[in-house]
Amino acid sequence: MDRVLVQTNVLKANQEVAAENRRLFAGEGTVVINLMSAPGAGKTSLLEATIPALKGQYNLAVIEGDLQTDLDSQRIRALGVPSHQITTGTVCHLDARMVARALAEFPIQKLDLLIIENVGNLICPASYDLGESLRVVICSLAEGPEKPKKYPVMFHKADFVLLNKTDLSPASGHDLKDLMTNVWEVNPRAVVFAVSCKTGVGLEDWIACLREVIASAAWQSHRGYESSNLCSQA
Ligand SMILES: Nc1nc2c(ncn2[C@@H]2O[C@H](COP(=O)(O)OP(=O)(O)OP(=O)(O)O)[C@@H](O)[C@H]2O)c(=O)[nH]1
Ligand SMILES: [Mg+2]
Repeated sequence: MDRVLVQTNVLKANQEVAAENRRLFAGEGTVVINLMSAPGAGKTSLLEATIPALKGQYNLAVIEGDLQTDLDSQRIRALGVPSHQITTGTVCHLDARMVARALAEFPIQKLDLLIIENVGNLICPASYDLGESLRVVICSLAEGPEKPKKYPVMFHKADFVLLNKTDLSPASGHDLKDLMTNVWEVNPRAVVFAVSCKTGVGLEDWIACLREVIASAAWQSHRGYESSNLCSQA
């Protein structure tokens, strides 16, 4: 019982800071994506495939979350885009306070899009609002189609779901349709993109959708909007 109370208080305190972050982002007119997945599903690879297509047109920045190292931030900076690394030590998710602290050192003025790559983990990050406009979840087909059913909270709260590593379907023996069915079973309103960050398949639709999100005023009403108004199911 006490443990439940502590957890409730932690999440309530997080929610208050997330609301402050969200006010700050809205004031700056910045779309903020909370990018989540299991370790290695392809978060940084997606950024590497997406950023070159957007950076000439929009002001972008990335906040990276990892337990140790700034390896992912180095990958983003190599693309010519600013990136700030948060190292969490032993903590398995980012929280709103960590993001607020990062913003003090990493000004976001005049940004069109800020992407926050969360710590690789399909469980805890789902419970911590960072103040984002959109939740994007990547799921690797190579790891099997049952993940949405086993980790439903993460998928249930997602606005967009990218099914990555579709190039590995023949080698892994996993069927993309099974994975898609399981995503929609958990979250029928999720906008789903089947992609391969390695071959580039499916990325055009994802990038076009992001352009629409940035251009649209719809995001300003933050999570009250219907994501299906912005992009149709891929
Ligand atoms: N075959 C294949 N490999 C991919 C694809 N996308 C990413 N990878 C590989 O998967 C590995 C992990 O990719 P990352 O982008 O580092 O994954 P991540 O989710 O950022 O990993 P963490 O930050 O450690 O959680 C790398 O070796 C990538 O080259 C894909 O579409 N197909
Ligand atoms: Mg990464």
